[in-house]
Amino acid sequence: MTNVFENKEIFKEEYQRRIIEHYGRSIDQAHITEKFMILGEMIRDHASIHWYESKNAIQEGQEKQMYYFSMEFLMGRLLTNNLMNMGVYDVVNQGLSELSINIHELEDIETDAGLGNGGLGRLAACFLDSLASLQYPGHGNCIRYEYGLFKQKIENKEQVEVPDCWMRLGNVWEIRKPKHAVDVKFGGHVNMWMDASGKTKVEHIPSFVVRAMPYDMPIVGAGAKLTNTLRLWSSEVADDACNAINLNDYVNEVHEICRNVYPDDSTEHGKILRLKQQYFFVAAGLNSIIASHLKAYGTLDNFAEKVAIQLNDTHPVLCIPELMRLLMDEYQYEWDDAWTIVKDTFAYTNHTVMNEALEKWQMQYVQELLPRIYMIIEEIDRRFRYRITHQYGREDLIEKCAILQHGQVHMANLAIIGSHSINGVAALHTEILKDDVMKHFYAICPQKFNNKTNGITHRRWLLNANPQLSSLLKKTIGGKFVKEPLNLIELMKYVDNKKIQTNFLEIKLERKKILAAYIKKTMNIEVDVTSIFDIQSKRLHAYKRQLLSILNILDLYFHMKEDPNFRIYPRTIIFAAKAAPSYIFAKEVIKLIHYVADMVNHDTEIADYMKIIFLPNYGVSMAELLTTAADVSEQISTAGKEGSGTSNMKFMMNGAITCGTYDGANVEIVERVGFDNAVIFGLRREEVMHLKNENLYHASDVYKNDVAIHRVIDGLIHGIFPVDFRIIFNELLNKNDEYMVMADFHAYQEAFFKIEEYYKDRMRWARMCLVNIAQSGFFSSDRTIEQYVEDIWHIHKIQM
Ligand code: 26Y
Repeated sequence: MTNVFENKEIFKEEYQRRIIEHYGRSIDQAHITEKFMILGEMIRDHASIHWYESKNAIQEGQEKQMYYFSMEFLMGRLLTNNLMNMGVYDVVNQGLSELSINIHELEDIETDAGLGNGGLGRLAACFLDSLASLQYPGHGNCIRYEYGLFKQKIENKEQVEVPDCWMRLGNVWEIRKPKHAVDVKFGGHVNMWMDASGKTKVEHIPSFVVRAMPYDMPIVGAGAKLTNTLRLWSSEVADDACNAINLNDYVNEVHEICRNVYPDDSTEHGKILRLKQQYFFVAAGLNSIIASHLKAYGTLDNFAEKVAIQLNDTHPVLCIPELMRLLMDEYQYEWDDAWTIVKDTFAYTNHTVMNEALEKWQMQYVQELLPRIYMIIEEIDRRFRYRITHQYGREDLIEKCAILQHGQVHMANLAIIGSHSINGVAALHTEILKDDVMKHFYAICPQKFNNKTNGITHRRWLLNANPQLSSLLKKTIGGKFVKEPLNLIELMKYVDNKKIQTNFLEIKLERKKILAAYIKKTMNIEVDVTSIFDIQSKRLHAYKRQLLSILNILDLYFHMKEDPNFRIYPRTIIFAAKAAPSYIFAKEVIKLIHYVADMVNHDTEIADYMKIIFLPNYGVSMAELLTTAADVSEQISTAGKEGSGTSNMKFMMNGAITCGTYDGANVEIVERVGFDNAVIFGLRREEVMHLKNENLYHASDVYKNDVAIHRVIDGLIHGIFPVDFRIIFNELLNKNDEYMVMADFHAYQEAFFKIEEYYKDRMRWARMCLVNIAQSGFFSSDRTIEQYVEDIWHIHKIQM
């Protein structure tokens, strides 16, 4: 087949031809969206050739494959990524420019595929990039949400959610695969009987059947040798939908399953819908893996030898009973044999210790929606209770570890019991799982626990997002780091080199100007690019403590107002964060940030020293702008609460200084850069625990006795703003400041001043940043993937 990207002439000819064939227009007449779509199609078709070759190579080598089951994949834009990974970016860029098309305009009209909430979903996307780039056969399995995570708008200083129609132009990367569609069954009842040979037979008579339709997206690895698949499932009406009494209701119910990323689970309806989503993509995904496995091997006996499935948090954990069901009910396996296959297949990643994220389902919901699955969960639970008593002699742990308790199904317990591996996402987080959250399981099966510190793909987050820095690095240390990111360590030789320091500062300034232009364009606010760009971008959550930052700003503002001799070094403090639609406290914090920004930015005495920006609608593409332009990376969660964090790694890799607590992967960042090249402050996890366990922390005493704290907290309710922030006030005082904001207040302010002191010494600052870049290779997801491969998946590189 011809390579349409071989040179710019062939590319131009093909591109023009396709535009005419498809739209009946010349290049000059074509709309920009048409230009984008045709380019996308050309890339996708080209990827199909690699796809075909990859599938053949896997089949011929009878290679084991890994499937990453995740409710979220935050892919962002794919045009640049695909062009870069295929190695044809320059050819296309030149070709387009000769046709008077600016490639950046095409890049900019692509909408982010925002199929996720935050860190967990972006991690899944980084993993896919690393898997394909390292030539490992590893695929994604997810839902094809009609709308991505909501778009955030700010109206009257408050968050408003609007639908994210990410597929308005269609999704150019996907291919619909009707031949692989499967039916997924819900509700109804289960019939059981003995056949002539005395074997138990089971039949599930559903009340509701949905057709799961797969859409495949090619995941192109760097160098385009291996192309893997992200399979997205869409719900459609089934051919023989049973009991569809009211056709309209049925159609609505079917479409609802794939409508939104994270349906509201504050209502019963929302909860059941989420459970439906989970079973839907799990059942469809497993079904199609089994079908292709049977096609290749004709038996499921070797399933676990050829298939590894990673469960991204508890969301896909229904995989465990579903595979049991398939093996037993459809392929006549005995329980014990099926259980061995299941345990050898699945591995589970935990991402968070926050109690509300450890999923529990009402037994009744599971029983009604998934009657056969519920029976299997009951049996897994019954057998586990027996084992823990008779095999481990730990009857005392039943209460802590059982799956079914107090009317609920504990999904994390099911995940641990049904998997051979359980991992946390940073060293500290894994320790917390072992000695706290999952300590009872750790006592009986320590061998299952392991750590896999998160990573980010340096291809997107350094090479593609920051071409300026990448080219400086290539000039300085050569291009080896592109394939082997650990090679960034070579930069350590240059951290004292004045020329490199200066070059770095110039590049940072250039990136700051790009961000400043974006802020000007989207918000019509001018920012001073010589000020310190201090950025906190992540989901809005109480434990991430955006509040700590805004209270500090408020205090500094008061201080500057009362003392004209007190001035801070100019700072631009940037927030970007979405709050879950039903998370009232988080939305209040967004509102507070806006009121403070309004006051500070319009105060002519102060505005030269401080500017507060809240950038609406944070997502992957915005993160690319922010992480490359930051001087300071805010990672200020209450110690012990952040699983890992991954934006900390993106900022570091682009030469920003971490201002953070000793939490999540921050610990491993300082382990590498040293305490001189990061600003670490605040209570450690043991101190937080000590204060809490011994009941030694009394927020109201702090409030009473600390003048500065008293003043800012009072500011929330007394007349500074036209609205009051009683909800935040109450959270701090009536709920004893659960996340220790006041406890870390002064330490945080000290960190703030340390940063400005370091920053003023420009060469010292540049050195610090260079050390961060040099040490960031460890945080490439290539390293993370190699560790998963080695310890958990045992898959092999595909030679092509
Ligand atoms: C359904 C509901 C229970 C739920 C939905 C989404 C629960 C959790 C989530 C998402 C969690 C998440 O994004 N966790 C983050 O994962 C990152 C990748 O491992 C970590 O870096 C980060 O610390 C963690 O908060």
